[in-house]
Amino acid sequence: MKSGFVGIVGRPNVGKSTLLNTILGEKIAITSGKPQTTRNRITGIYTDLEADGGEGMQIIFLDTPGIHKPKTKLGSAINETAVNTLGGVDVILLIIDGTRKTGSGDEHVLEIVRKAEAPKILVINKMDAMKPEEYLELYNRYNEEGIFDDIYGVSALKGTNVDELIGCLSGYMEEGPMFYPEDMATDHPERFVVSEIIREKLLEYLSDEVPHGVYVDIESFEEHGSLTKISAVIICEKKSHKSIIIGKGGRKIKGIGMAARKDIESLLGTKVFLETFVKVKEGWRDSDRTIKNYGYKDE
Ligand SMILES: Nc1nc2c(ncn2[C@@H]2O[C@H](COP(=O)(O)OP(=O)(O)OP(=O)(O)O)[C@@H](O)[C@H]2O)c(=O)[nH]1
Ligand SMILES: [Mg+2]
Repeated sequence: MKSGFVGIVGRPNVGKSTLLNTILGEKIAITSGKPQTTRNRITGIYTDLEADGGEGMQIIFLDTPGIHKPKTKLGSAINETAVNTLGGVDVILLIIDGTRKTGSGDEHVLEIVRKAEAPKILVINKMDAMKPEEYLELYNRYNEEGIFDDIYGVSALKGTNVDELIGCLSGYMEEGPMFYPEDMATDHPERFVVSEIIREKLLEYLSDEVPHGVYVDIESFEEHGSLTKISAVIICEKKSHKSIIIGKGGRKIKGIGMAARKDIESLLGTKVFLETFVKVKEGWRDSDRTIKNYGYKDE
């Protein structure tokens, strides 16, 4: 058996979580068109028992929050989560968005990655939306840095070249134990995944700062045979945000709840009764205690 840990890092919105989901063939990490979607280290377990002539392989991927210039204590904490991940992995995948102009944010992330010890692979993502000459330019630019052992162009969204990337990673895995059972895709509890699904819908349905200031707390989670009853509290930062989330006549929250329920039902394989409440906790993203309580601070 070969196994190992792979850290997925990069700037926000480059497609890290999309890549993780495509690799696993299952949606375990939420994604959105807005930056700073991922706030925790997300474990994705890829097991291929047929690999290596039947010897088997398990790669544990750690998807991380996008590294950015923090504006809140929550922002600093999630940056730290991403940077800390680099220290404990066997391979680093640095993901960049090939459709975006390279800037100081990319330099910053590159410097962080440069300092890490593990072998590094650059993944130029969003190939589906790039011209060949743009790819070549990026390839040359990053190749000159001399810190990458391999460079791959992929489309995480379409799955292009993702098998080849896995093939490359398998070369870095070493004789080791199977860390998780073969049918396990993530080690996060269902409660966590449910709260993330609700947050994903908030990101999709709301604009500006509102969804970034939201935390979803699952107050109760009861299984009654083929029905799961879930009660979720959506905590937002301001009174004005609360009315935006609820919407006219409760229409917004209803739409969010319906979209979330559909996804939660397919996750759990049961019917779901989802109740949502909205509460205000002024400026929670700048409270050390709260972000720690919410599990966003690495110990
Ligand atoms: N065209 C195109 N879009 C992509 C591709 N991969 C991801 N995206 C889109 O890019 C956006 C961001 O994707 P995410 O996977 O949430 O990005 P992330 O890097 O995890 O972002 P953070 O969690 O905020 O750090 C989404 O709208 C995706 O659909 C790709 O290969 N091609
Ligand atoms: Mg993400």
